[in-house]
Amino acid sequence: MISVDKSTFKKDYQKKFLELHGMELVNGTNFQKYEALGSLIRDYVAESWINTRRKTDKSKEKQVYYFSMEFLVGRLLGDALLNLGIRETCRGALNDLNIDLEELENLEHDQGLGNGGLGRLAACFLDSMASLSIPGHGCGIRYKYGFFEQKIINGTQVEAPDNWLREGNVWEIKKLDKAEVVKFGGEVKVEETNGRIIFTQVNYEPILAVPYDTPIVGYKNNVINTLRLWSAEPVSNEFDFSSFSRGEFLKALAYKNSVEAISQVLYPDDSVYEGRRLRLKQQYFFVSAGLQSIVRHFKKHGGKIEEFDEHVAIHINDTHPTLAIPELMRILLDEEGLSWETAKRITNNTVSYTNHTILAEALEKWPIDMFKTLLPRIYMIVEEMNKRYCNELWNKYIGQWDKISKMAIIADGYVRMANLAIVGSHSVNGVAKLHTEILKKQEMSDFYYLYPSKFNNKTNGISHRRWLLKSNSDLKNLLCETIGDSFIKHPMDMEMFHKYAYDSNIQKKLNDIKLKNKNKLAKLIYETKGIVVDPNSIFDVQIKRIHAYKRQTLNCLRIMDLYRQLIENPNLDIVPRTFIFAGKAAPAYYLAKNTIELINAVAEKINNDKRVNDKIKIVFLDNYRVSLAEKIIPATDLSEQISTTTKEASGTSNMKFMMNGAVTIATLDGANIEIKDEVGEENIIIFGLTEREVLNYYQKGGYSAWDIRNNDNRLIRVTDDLINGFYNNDKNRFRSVYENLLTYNDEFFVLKDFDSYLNAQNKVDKYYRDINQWQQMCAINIAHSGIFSSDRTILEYATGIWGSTVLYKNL
Ligand code: 26Q
Repeated sequence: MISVDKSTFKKDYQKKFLELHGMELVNGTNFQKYEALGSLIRDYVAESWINTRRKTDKSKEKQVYYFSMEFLVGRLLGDALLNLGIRETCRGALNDLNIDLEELENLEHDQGLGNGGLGRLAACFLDSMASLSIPGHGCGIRYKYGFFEQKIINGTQVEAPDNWLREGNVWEIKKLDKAEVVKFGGEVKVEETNGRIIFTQVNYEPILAVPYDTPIVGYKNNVINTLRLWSAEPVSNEFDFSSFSRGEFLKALAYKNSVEAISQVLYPDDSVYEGRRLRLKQQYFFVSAGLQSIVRHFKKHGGKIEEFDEHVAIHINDTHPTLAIPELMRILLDEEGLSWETAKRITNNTVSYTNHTILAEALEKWPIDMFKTLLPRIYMIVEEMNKRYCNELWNKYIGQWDKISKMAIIADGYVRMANLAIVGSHSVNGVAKLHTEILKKQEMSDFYYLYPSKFNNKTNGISHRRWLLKSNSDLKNLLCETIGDSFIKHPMDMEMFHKYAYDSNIQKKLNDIKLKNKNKLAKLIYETKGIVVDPNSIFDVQIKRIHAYKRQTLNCLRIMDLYRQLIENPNLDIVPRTFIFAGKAAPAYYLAKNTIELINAVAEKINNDKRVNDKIKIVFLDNYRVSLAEKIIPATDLSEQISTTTKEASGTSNMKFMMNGAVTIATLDGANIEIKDEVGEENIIIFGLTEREVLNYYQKGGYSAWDIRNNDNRLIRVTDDLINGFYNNDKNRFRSVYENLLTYNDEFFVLKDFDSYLNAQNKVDKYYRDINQWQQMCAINIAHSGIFSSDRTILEYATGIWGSTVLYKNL
């Protein structure tokens, strides 16, 4: 922990500003002020960073490396200040200089190197590892362009590149001396020397992987871990020079571009797998660079390669980094000269894998030809793994060819990454109880039967530091006043707040805090969208990726029905509501984009209809991202978690909302089930098909969207409104949404759940009318949210999977 008082801070800051910008503070722009603050904080962090590294290198503690294609970090300044314990000192010092800290914090560009839940989870895990003093580091790609920026223009999503590095990045440090070479293509030369077969990749294309390190600050414990992101560069400029001199200027530039393409952009898909060669290149690129640097570092500090697995744990976030398995094998076999058996044992003991999705279309597989040409040596290793593994299967499942070919790593012309991840690791986990059960019973049942002890559950979590302490400081203060501050280090202590749930004084205070947050959000909505919303209405929020299974359509159809009811009966007695949506659609996902158009068209119509405007309003906020979520969540009354049961692996925003005192309306899907178990049935509003009913439909069929619609007048009316010009002159505008519901028989049972959803929404109104009762529910949600801190999740990973012994000591 650094100790710095206000006056020292002020001096340090002024000095930093002068050094950095060569001018006086008063003449600086706000962005320059932000830059100076960021770089001062990085200086403050530097010493602990080195100390942490030194301790880590000396200690024999296990090092955890979290490999992920995505780290959705968001902004860093506020969290760093909070975790260093100097946010208030800094706020005061800046105040004296007439600078508003929050204004500067808002100028930081989000580091948006992720699509959604999986990427944000990785960022929360880094925060928890550092805060729990676990030596754990992130390994990923430094995309030049993050997740695209979304603008809503004429009600439609328009994508623009996210040039997040344009104004520089004060947090990262380029480490050219730690660069690694990654080899693509070419052939494998096989030679025998002294009775050993040696494999050498020749005629390959070398790519330089250059790491950029970002400090991950632990909460008041002097621990600074590292997020290392790799950037692709040409190996040397010599190539350019020689071709320039041969007059091949354009060719040289094209080469440079093709190399840099590897870390150019994050793929903006979160569920549909596409076999793009560049994505496979990205995967091998960062995995190979990461592993080479880990092994190099391990040996440099005296590690014996035979004991690698006792000191290193590598976790792969979904199948995207699965090439870590054959790459580690390659290093152990070809560079360290170990036997196949030893290499395989070490690799299996080192690697563990998390599955994040059960959508079959998201399972990654690569065409053999593509794989083999790009990664010839890695392919040989995967082939050998597959051969040995299938041999075992043959002995076990005599004659059961179908089963064996289903379980093989290589089959039907593809390399299957999930199968490789399961076979090559020692642990496979799902991210919520239901999800893990589905993996075991259905999706991966053959593997579960083969390796029962590999399978385990680790219910997701969220950083309560970012999602409560930082983003809702008033609520944090109320908790501290009532139950003390022990919950900050021990989030389960939030349970002590339960008894205050029945205290009308506390209920009132909770309501005041919520209202204050809602006022702030209302202001933001007005500034960004020009829509006036009533802070006394229920803020009903659905913010997440736009996807058919998440069922934004269900929410929208219900609003359309409510609107029809209000037109018929302007005196309908409902509690006023503001419906808030935000979320991005994958650029090629037509249905999701059409859903955005629908929501915006409904918003446009309703918001301009004076007859209903004191009752309902709809807002679709542009460019959903971490920093926007931090503003919306503390201002939410009702959290919409309405995915088709069995489809949402876990969900994590559900946890953020409950921790901030929102009531959840939910299906019994993902972690919603565990939330219900924590708060009790009376403090959450559940509706919809059960797991068994959904699986029944999938297995036995018998679902008829038309029948359901034709038997419900409300559904007839709202589905007609999709195509009768009511919301847009162009009757075909929402055709895609319509056809999905009816022509294609409603894969996600929106129509089936409609009635039960509407009943659930009526309950919301009923509960909200008694505001004390409502706040009691909110308080109980807050009190039971501690278990969903990612600190709990990470401790489970550390003890149950990684075998992290203890944590850094005495820093
Ligand atoms: C795969 C191949 C090609 C291109 C992109 C992808 C890709 C990229 C991202 C596939 C999946 C993702 C992300 C998935 C994801 O975010 N899943 C979510 O993970 C959360 C954390 O565990 C869960 O809470 C959510 O339920 C789950 O949907």
